[in-house]
Amino acid sequence: MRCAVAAALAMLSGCLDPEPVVLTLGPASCMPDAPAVVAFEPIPVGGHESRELVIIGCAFDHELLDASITAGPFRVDPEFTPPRTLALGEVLRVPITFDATTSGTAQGELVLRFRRGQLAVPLTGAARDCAPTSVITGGDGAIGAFEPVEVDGHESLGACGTSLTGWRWEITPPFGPTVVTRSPVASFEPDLVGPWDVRLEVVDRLGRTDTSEATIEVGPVRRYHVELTWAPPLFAQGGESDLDLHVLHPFAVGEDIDHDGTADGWFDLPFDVHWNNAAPAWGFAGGDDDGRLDRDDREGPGPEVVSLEDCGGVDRYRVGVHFFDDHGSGARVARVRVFFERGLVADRSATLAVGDLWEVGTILCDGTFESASGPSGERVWANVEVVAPGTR
Ligand SMILES: [Ca+2]
Ligand SMILES: [Ca+2]
Ligand SMILES: [Ca+2]
Repeated sequence: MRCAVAAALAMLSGCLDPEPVVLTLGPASCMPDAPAVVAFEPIPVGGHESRELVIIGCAFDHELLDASITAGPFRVDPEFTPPRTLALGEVLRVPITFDATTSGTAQGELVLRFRRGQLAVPLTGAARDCAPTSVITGGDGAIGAFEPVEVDGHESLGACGTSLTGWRWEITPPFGPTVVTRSPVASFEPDLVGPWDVRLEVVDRLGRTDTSEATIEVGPVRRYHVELTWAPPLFAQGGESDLDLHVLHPFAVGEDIDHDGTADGWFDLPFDVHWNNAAPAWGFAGGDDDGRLDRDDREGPGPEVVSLEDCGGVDRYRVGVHFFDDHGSGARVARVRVFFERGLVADRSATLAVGDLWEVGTILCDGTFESASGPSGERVWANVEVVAPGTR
């Protein structure tokens, strides 16, 4: 089918105009030297398709008195107004439209009345009951957080294989706002672990739509994956704010934040992996047992991510969140999710004020998670200053 064959181009520019049917008037009689049929491509019911009949003049001046449809659901463009005179080699274009009102084949006739005679041109058209189809390809296979994803709508088609005029993608993360893009291909970088819903609505030339959906399962970057996100409490104002994820190796000493005579581990260098210590070397040779800050975020809403592939001869890592700066925008609800081998092992939330340091709990190397001990099961230190020298 014309538009289907030219699909790639047509998606950019709309369906291509069909080739005109040429009717050459013979020099002897000044009547056509070959029969001509104007055949329209199959189109959806409700659609309209236009083609041109091109008449090329003969050796004598020739006058077309009238062009009229005598049968069938066809019409001549009302702006085409005979009589028209054709000199040698002159071209006259008769625009004809097929109105696909009902399903099936349509026959018709265009009668051209010249001063020297009359000519009937058969017209044929076909209308189908058909609808556009939205097709999503790509985004297959195991995808880890932060790996680019491309989903493609090029296999979608308008009704009866005609071209499309619009694409609308909705990309919805496991939580958070949906992002909308409008092009045949959508690219994004999933930063949250979990199912990402992808929806594609296509629009064809008749304004008909179809929608398809796909789900892309996004996994952790390494076997242990700790993810921090944050949001304003309900009805609170938005704005920038900077919360920081901390994951502590058991060797962390740090400062005595609560002045109880015991060092608390936070901000230790190199055993607290956080923004000021994003890629420390821990334990055994090689990076698998090194905590790593895969994603830092200074404005919100996250995620910040710390990952590990293996425990390097130790059995646990503490997880905390420090509210570094609220930029005057107030409290935030911090959410920490911990994944082990693609499974969610902890999903905790706490409302924090600037300066709070929330000890969320401990990742054990058997893939389980223990909440920190404290009056509410977890622990929050207030008014914690950054201990390590920072540049922020
Ligand atoms: Ca941060
Ligand atoms: Ca202490
Ligand atoms: Ca190491």
